[in-house]
This record gives sequence, structure tokens and C-alpha cells, in this order.
Amino acid sequence: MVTSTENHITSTELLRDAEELRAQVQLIVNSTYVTDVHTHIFPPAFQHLCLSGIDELLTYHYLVAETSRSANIAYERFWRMSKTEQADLVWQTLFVENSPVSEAARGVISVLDAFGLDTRAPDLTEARAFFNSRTLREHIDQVFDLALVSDVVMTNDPLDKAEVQIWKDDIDLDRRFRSSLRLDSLLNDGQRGADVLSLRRFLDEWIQRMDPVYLAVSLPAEFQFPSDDTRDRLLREVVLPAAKDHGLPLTLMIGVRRQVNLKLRDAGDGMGRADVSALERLCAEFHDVKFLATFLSRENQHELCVAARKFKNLMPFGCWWFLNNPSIVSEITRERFELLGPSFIPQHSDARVLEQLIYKWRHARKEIADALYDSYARLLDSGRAVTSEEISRDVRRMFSGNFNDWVG
Ligand code: HDL
Ligand code: ZN
Repeated sequence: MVTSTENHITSTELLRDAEELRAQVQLIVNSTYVTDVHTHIFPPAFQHLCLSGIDELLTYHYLVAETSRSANIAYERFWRMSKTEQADLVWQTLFVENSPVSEAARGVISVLDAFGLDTRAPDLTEARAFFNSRTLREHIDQVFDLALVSDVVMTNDPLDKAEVQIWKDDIDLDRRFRSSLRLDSLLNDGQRGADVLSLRRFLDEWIQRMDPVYLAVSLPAEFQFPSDDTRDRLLREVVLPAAKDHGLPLTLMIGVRRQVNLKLRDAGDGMGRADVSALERLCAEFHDVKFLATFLSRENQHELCVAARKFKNLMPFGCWWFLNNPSIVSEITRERFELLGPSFIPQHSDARVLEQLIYKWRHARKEIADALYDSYARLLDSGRAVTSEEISRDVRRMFSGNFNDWVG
């Protein structure tokens, strides 16, 4: 029986031939829309927070850090440049004088290629003319279609003055942009002696206004739970009760060491290995709260898989930040299949600039398809073939089902 759903053919025929199996996995992974569970992108209603175009792509903090290693320029001098001058320097340094083989640089190449632009251009004249010629709304539609992204989760900070102003104007939200309520300022900036009741009222007010799909916080590598610090008190007395009362998952992104180099500003954050047992104790004590979690250390990702086997209220997601590189995405995705089957969320983009959705998902789908193919090929080798209908089911579950079931 052959039916067609989501623009591809699914069949109940058993796929016993390795090459046919590989072709079906690639077809299905590359044609199944995905929910992007963590990004920093915004729709046009968020005005200057909605970033797009070649200058924004090239001044992405990942590329700023890489340019600082190859361009002979003082940090302060770089920051005094205009965004156009910075983008020109990044292009000249990473794309003309060197081969753009880093993941973030190759990402820009993938975006230019997706729009049929010259990936070996000597300067940004053509790219700037193209992106300046686009109307933002049509551009967003095309970017979402090229990336096969159905919807994204934004990172919304109720303590960010610029963003707060926009929310107060009762914006007309593009439904493809779902909100999340980010708690870093509340939980990490030492609200010592903060009044629990007023913080809870504040949280309730913003949950009402933003209608978030989850509450989220990034936590340092040295995060501990339990702990006798302010963060522990606010988690127990404000955040977790609010998550429970509103039926919202709590998303934890653990392992960042903020500003290891202040002179690099947004590009100055580092990473560290965290203690996954702190997360296990959170999941055990708050067994009726759902947690989404990811770590910044490669070693922690394996430990996260084992922790997720112990706690059904723990959903691992994504290959975050310094882990979002093919060699590591491949390893993490394979160990997740081996330890969790399809009960995880393989990737998020963390995109900050609209067009990054295109490259982050094109690059991720390659590694996910390869890892998924190997899993099915190993299964075939053990005596069980799969059908393309089953492949579609598994991919839909990982690309949107697991998340949408999680956030209800
Ligand atoms: O804290 C976070 O959400 C991180 O993703 C940071 O925003 C980081 O700067 C980033 O963009 N990583 O990809
Ligand atoms: Zn992020």
C-alpha cells in the first residue's frame, strides 16, 4: 500500500536493500518539517530584534570570535567599526584570505548557495543587493520553506527593556513564532533577598502576556542542586511551583561559563563540564514537572542520555552551541539512538539571524539522516527491516511529536 503524506511517498513495503533504505531515510528526513525548539529569532513585529541579511549573518558572534583569531585587529578597534565594516572584515578574513571551513563560516556559504548567490564573491556587493531587495514577510516565508521549519520557539526575556516595550504594545504575533519565558536575569543575576511573592506575581503576569510554551534558563557549569544559594530558593519557591501551576515544562541549558573573555562581548562566553547528577536530583524531587535539558559539554551529553533513561520527565534536546558541529552532532545523535531510541529531540538551531535556519537545519539533517540510516541498517543486519511509513513516523516524532507532546 502506497500513500503520500507531507509531500513524500510512504509505503508499507519492507526496505531490505541498503541503498533503497538510505534513499528513503534521506528523502523523509529532508522533506519532514521540523519544530525548532530553541532560537533567538523574532518576527518583524519585534522591530530591531528581527535580524536578517548578510551583515547580520557575518557579524554573528561565532564568526566574530573566529575573525579575532585570524585578523590582525585589536578588539576595541573592531567594536568601533560599523556593522558594515565589521561584515566586510569578516568576509575578507574568513572567506577570502582563508577557506571558510569552520561550521559557522560554512553556514554562511550554505545560505548564499541556497539563494543562488556567488559563494566565492570577492566582496559583499551582490549579497547586500540581494538581501536588501527582499520584502521581509516574503523572505521569512521563503526561509521557513527552504529550511523546512514549521514553527520556532523564540527566547523572550521579560527583563529585557527593549523587548518588554514591544510586548506592552500588544503585538500581532506571527503564529510560527512561539514564545518561551527566559529566566536567566531572574535566576542568575542574584536576586538576593528578592521577595518571593512579588517574583511569582511577576512570573504569572508575563506567562499571561507571553503564553510561553516553556520556562527556560541557562545555568553555569558549576550548577548544583540542591544548593543553599539564592537560585535554589527561587527555583523551589517561585519557578517550579509556577511551572507546575501553569503546566509548563522547564527547559535547562547547562554548562555555560559567561564572559570568559569580556573583550569579545557576546562572543566571549565559554563552556565547562557540569554535574548531571544535579539534574537527576531535580527530576527526582520534582517528578511531576517536565524538563527539557541540554548540556554544553560533549561528555555531559552521554551522561544526559543515561539520566533520561532513569527519568521519563526528562527530555534531552539539541546539540547546543559549541556542540553544533557535524563531528559532534553525529556522535551525540548516534549515542541517543543507541540509548533512547526515538524518544528525544535531535536538534534545535539556536538561530539568531533568520537565514541561519537554512544552514543549521540543512547541516543537521545530513547528520541526523546518516545516524538514522545506520540505526536502521544495523536493525536490518540484526534481522528486522523497516518500511518508509515507519521511518516517517519515527522522524515526525523526533522533529515535532516529542516536543509538541511535551509542551501539550
Ligand atoms: O544561552 C543561550 O541561549 C545560548 O544559546 C546563547 O544565546 C549563545 O550565545 C548562542 O547563541 N549559542 O548558540
Ligand atoms: Zn540559545
